[in-house]
Amino acid sequence: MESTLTARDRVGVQDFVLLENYTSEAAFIENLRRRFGENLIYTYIGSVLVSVNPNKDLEIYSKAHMERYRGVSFYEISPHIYAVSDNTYRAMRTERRDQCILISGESGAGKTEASKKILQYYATTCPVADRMSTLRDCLLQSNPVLEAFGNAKTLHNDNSSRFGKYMDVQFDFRGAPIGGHILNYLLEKSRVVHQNHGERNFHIFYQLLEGGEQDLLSKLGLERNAQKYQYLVKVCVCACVLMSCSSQGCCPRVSSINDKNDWRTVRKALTVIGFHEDEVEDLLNIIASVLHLGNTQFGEGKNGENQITTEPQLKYLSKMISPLSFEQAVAARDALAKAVYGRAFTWLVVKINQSLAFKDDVYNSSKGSSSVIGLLDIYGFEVFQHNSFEQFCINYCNEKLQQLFIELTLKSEQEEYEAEGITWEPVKYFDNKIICDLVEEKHKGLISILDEECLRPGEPSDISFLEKLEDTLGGHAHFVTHKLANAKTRKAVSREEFKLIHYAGEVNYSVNGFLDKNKDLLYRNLKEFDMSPLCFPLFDEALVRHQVKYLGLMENLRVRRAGFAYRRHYETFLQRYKSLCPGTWPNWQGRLADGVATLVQHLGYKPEEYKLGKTKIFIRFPKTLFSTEDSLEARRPALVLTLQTSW
Ligand code: AD9
Ligand code: MG
Repeated sequence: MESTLTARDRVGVQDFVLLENYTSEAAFIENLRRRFGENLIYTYIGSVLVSVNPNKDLEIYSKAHMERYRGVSFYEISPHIYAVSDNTYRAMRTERRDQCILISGESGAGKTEASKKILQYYATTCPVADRMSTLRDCLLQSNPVLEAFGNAKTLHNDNSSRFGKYMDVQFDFRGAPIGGHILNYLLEKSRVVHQNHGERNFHIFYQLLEGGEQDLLSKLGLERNAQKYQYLVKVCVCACVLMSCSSQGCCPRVSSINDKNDWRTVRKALTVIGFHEDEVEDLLNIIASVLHLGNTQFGEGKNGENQITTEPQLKYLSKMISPLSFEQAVAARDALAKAVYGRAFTWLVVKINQSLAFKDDVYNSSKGSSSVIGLLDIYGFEVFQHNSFEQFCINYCNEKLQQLFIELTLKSEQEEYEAEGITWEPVKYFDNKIICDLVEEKHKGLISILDEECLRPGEPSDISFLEKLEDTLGGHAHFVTHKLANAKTRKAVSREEFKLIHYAGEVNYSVNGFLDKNKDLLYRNLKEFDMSPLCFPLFDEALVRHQVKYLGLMENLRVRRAGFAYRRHYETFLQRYKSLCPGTWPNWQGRLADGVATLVQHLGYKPEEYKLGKTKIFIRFPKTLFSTEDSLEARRPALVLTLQTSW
């Protein structure tokens, strides 16, 4: 007995719902810390999995681990991303309903790694449909390709996603993957022409230069030296100069990244996905042309107009010779580079989708039902010293995701108890809808004001946009500018910035470039987008506490703790378990609610274990339902067990 207690003290509880002092934030964080100290990075809050980034490889992702989680109930085994994957998969199969896994967390918290682990789990454990074995490889190999073109080193994460990704995996009636589809959101194209100090351009540029065969580089007119390319290492007029650094991002080589090896992986992946050699060549030509574009210099022509002075680039850029000022010529060049890269990325996704597409003619037997598991992995909330339009879009995206999280875990849960007439002490939580409205409300929101300013005749500018914001949003609790701030806080916001108080923290955004970037149509798809953790050199408590707070985990725990793990419509519950009670078997003739009451009385449910609502039974503890399922299994050996977390 004593040794059990000691072990539990050491490793904490695996579900926060079991925490004795469950309202204490300190106890919550202490539990995370204990588990983290034992390399137990996963903990549940009911059906929500909290993951703490170990920033080192743990031996918990082997095939043997995957096998351990196959078909096992959520609460019977230690928390793991595989348990979530398996539970979702089984829910999809037994309920025949599409499922979705949402991954949330700030930049560098481990979202992309988690999404890859989920995909690997399905690729390894699911049955393979006839003639579909290549699909599994395509699903897995799409990751290194998309990461090469869509990820980059930032100050927060050496492999930061600079686009949002929603991936669907389609399964047939036997649970075998038969297709997939990727939706990409808002690639951060500005990175192609500019990176902050300490950051890099997209990985593919460095991979090509480091790993590309000499013949290939010669054909593309490239030299194996990132320092030669302005878009990778341009002299910049910011802090880099003061630090006698001659580069733009200043870090072509990163210790955690092996560009040469990654190049080989990407090259192989492109072939597996089904890119023909000429298509790969086209793609690399585009990458090379972007680098050449960046090296294009301008000089004054005889009429004062700017002309391209760098000969070798002319063949790529003949169309750009027009009477522009120096600034206009540079802006046009950069705009072209961003557009070219953006289109290449879109084409890449289209090609990957073609290889993942469910091919009806190849695979006939799945005519009939198929279901989908969706995986959402977006760029995480981020704050830098200088934040611009890109951070605004990324952080707004995270604000929307938090809305969805609140809706699924806090709002609808409590609303359902109320609708069902279950006695309930409401749990208060911060609803970030107020911030989403501030950004997206029609006519009055930040985006509408930006759009209007972009279309306004006259001379709209970033500063006139800021003034419009002040006129319309002044007084809003989550919006501050230099003019609106009081004497104490004024210094914290410069005259060219506005501050948004996000759910995850305060961010100052410089309005410079907002109008131009907003005119870029590719950014607009964000508006249709409806819908852990950073480097712990030791366990950074302040950082963890901040995330626990803004993610609303304590509120989540309160709802879970006071709430009910399972619920089911009376009809479904009766149908499933009526054989366990002579009074309800074979058919209950009376009111459904009375039938369920008869059934649970016979099963020996204690009053504190369940509640009867208007249309559903609510069961507080997982173990209650497990034992009922066990009884059922004992009677019907062939039955597939399905225990999901909510119905
Ligand atoms: V961003 O919003 O795209 O900037 P993510 O996606 O949240 O961010 P990512 O998954 O890329 O973060 O993780 C960052 C780094 O943390 C990875 O490159 C790994 O080095 C490290 N990491 C994350 N999760 C794990 C893990 N489960 N085990 C080991 C991990 N290392
Ligand atoms: Mg990521």
